[in-house]
Amino acid sequence: MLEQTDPEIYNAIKNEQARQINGLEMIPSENYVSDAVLSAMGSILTNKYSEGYPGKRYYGGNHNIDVIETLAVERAKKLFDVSHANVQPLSGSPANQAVYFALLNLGDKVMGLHLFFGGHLTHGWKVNFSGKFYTPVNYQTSPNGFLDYDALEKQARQENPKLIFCGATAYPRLYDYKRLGEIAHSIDAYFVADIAHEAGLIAAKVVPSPARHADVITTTTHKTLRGPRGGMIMCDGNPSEPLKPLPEDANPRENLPTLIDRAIFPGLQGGPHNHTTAGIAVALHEAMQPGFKMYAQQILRNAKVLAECLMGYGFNLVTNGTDNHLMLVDLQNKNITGKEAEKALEDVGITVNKNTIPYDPRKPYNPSGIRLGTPALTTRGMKESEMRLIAELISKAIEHSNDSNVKEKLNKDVIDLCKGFPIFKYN
Ligand code: DSN
Repeated sequence: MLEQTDPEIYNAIKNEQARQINGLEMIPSENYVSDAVLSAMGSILTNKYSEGYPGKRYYGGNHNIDVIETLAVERAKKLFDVSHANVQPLSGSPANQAVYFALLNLGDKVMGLHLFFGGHLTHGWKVNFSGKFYTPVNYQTSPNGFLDYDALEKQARQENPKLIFCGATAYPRLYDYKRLGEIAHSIDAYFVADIAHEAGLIAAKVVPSPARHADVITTTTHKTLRGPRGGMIMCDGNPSEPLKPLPEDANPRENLPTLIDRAIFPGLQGGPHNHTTAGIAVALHEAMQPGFKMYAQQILRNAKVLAECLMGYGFNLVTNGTDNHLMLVDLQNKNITGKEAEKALEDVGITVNKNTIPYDPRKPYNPSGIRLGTPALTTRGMKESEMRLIAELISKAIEHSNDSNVKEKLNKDVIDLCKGFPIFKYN
């Protein structure tokens, strides 16, 4: 149908499909959704307006949408062990935006990991809304790449922020959520855990969860969780209607669910994307199955082997390894920049992204590192032996980045490897 009505878009989709089939997708925030998720995403649910929440909509005809959103909410609550979930944020940044809107006043101080040390734009970066409308304070990692909780605590006590974010786009280690919660609460700040990267690993219980430690948990749904592009906000408590008036000595956290729901709608968004909500519900159901735990365990095993093999080829990894699904490679000893390495790898069909490393002497557009990870490769069914081969391919592609003959041969090797691990049933 699309082929006839809009061949330009059809062809671009087909070309992207071929790229995804024939390449090794190693950007750690990307993944391949199941056919079931895709089918929910591509459904007629996109036709419906549903402003409000299940049972409290501003449009008629929402009884089916209510079923879908309620299922998504209940599954999120169960999987992440929380008593409240909002599944309407359009993605991770809107989810974080809603947290600011719900909990802070304009100009309030917010503390988050510095962007160049792996933090996220929305955790208080100067050109982002979070840095423009609020007062950002950034913490850094130690020179060894690990979070320094003592330094973070000292900085938090000095700065007295109203909210502390944890979570990152390029941190290869686990978080001490208990300590972070204690630090935040000791200065009466909110502790918000942005688990966008690790959500699937947390759902599968292969890495620790921030539940009970964080006041609010935000996430995207399309990374390790392997759902459609979307977001969620979770916390404890039940929404009250109307919002409870707060006496002087009341705990403001009692109102968290209502404050968050109101921040999303009517605060920031209109109608939820119901096709996405259905896709999220399907992905959450998948994440509850025993196979998903095996998937998450394999992500970690693959990352460990890939990290060890890369170090065997002389690559320096920030923190000397990984505890999660990603690694950050410091290329300074390899005589190549992150941008050049990204291009060299793309030329052979391996997709990664350039990334700053802690205390990077270079600028973010052409930094000293690359970031890569194993979630998408693991979805394809690749295991430890493929990781060993991929480390070799990466090493050769970077070593021979200026040799087109070698790169052509490496690209053939990548395509051959991919052929053994098909991703789409409808090829
Ligand atoms: N863009 C995401 C990532 O790649 O990690 C963060 O928002």
